[in-house]
This record gives sequence, C-alpha cells and structure tokens, in this order.
Amino acid sequence: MRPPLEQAFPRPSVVGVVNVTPDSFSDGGLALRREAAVTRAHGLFEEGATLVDIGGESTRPGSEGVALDEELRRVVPVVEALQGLPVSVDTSKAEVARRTLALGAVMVNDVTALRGDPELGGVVAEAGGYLCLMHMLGEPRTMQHDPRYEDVVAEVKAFLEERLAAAVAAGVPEEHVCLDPGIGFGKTVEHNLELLGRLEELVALGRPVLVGASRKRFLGRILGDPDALTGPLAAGVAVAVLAYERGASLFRVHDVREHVQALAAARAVVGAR
Ligand code: HH2
Repeated sequence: MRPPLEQAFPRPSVVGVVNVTPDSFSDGGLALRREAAVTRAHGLFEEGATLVDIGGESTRPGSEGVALDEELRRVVPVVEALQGLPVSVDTSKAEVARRTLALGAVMVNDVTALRGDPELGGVVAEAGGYLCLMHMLGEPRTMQHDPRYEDVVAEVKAFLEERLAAAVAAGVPEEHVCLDPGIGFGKTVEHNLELLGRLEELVALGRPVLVGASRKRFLGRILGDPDALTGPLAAGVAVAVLAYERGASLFRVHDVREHVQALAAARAVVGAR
C-alpha cells in the first residue's frame, strides 16, 4: 500500500499542469501534441515539480466534455511515455483512470469529486491510487453563470467532507485523498477570495488541501482587467504563498520554477517563526 499522500507529497508540493487538449496547443496534430506534452512534463520535473497532472479534457469555463475514445487517445500515450515518474491524471472517467493507473499513474484528479462516473472511486481504490476531490458548483459549460452561495466556505467544506466520505465508502483510504476548493469552478472573484482567505477552515478537515489558482481569470480581474482570459504569474504566485501560509499542501501550477522558488522562500520564513 502506498504511504499517506502527505508523506509522498510533503507540503509544499508543486504539481505541474500538462494539457493534451487542442485549445492548449495550437500546433494541430495529435502526435505533435502528445510529444509536446511529454517534453513539457519532463521540463516541469526538472523545474522541481513533485507531480505532473496530465489532462485530456478542458474544464475551463464554457468548455464541453470530450468523448472517452478521444480522451484515451490524448492521455494514455503520454502517461505511457512518462512511466516511472509521478504522474496524476486529470479525468472524471473510470476507464481513463483504469488505463492510466495500470501504466503507473499515481493519482487521479477528479474535478467532479466522484459525482461524474459511478465507477471511478472503485477503480482508484483497486489500483491503490491517490485521489484529488475538487469542489465545483454546476458543470464547466455553465458554472460561471451567476454562482450563488449563502456561505461559500461552509458549503465547500460540507461538500468536501461528504465527498471524502463517499471516496472512503468506495474503498479509497482517507490517507490517499486530498481536497481542493476548486478555485474558479462556479465561483465569483469574491467567492474565490473568501475561500483563499479562510482556507484554514478547509485545512481543518484534516486532509492535505490542493489549490489551483495559477493563471486563473480572477487574478486578472483583481488587477482591474474584466476581460482577462488568464491571470498574471506574479498574482498567482502571491496567492500560492498565502495559501501555503494558511495550510495548503499542494499547488497545481503552470509555471513550476517560479512557484518552487516562492514556496521554498515562504517555507523558510514560516519555519523561522
Ligand atoms: N483547475 C483546472 C483543471 N483542473 N484540477 C484541480 N484539482 N484543481 C483545479 O483548480 C483545476 C483542476 C483548470 O485549469 P487549467 O489547467 O488552466 O485549464 P484546463 O482545464 O484547460 O486544463
């Protein structure tokens, strides 16, 4: 059995993002996209990522889902080429998880928190993999249409607690799970900020918390650009450092080197207190 997730990925751990989706790589052909993804993954490990998250389905606001065959075609060869390296697969589909866990992927990052495919929990449990459970209000296609909460932190916390219980019921040991507030997934700028500002309340659930704020639109909005499609690097790094201070463990980011450096400095300062 694998060690607890917090032992395998001590805080702070930087998770590098690798997308194998047409909208992330404009160079067209699938073979080229796969090759670019493998090269990028190697580069992110060199920059200090402790895990690389491979995704074949875009979950950006407004995006549609992708068919199983297409997702398998995108993701499986990339995971296969990275055998022996710590790889997470960003998928909600049990079959994608089954095939990639068999090839050595160590974690499944499920943005539906086991609400998408009823078999996914069992597949992760059987393979002894790690599991990331993320909060999302609605689905990617519509999630940014006027999201509302009474108390966003309390609701996200209750959701994550309930999904953690569902994962355990499916056979995934609690020590194999990390939790994610799902920054930008059915949330306004204010919701994202409140979740980040009160992150300790989610950390209190007792499982490692993963934060994915890197390049997200709300960072651009904070800086006064309402049309921003991505957020600036420095703003993402600032959010990661503050999330670390509030107890976050894992950071899903595109710019690995900068986050590794910033989090090492943050860790040194926090450790000196
Ligand atoms: N964000 C995105 C995708 N997957 N998984 C977790 N656990 N947490 C996140 O915050 C998260 C995620 C969206 O970010 P990005 O990689 O920039 O977009 P895409 O969905 O196109 O991969």
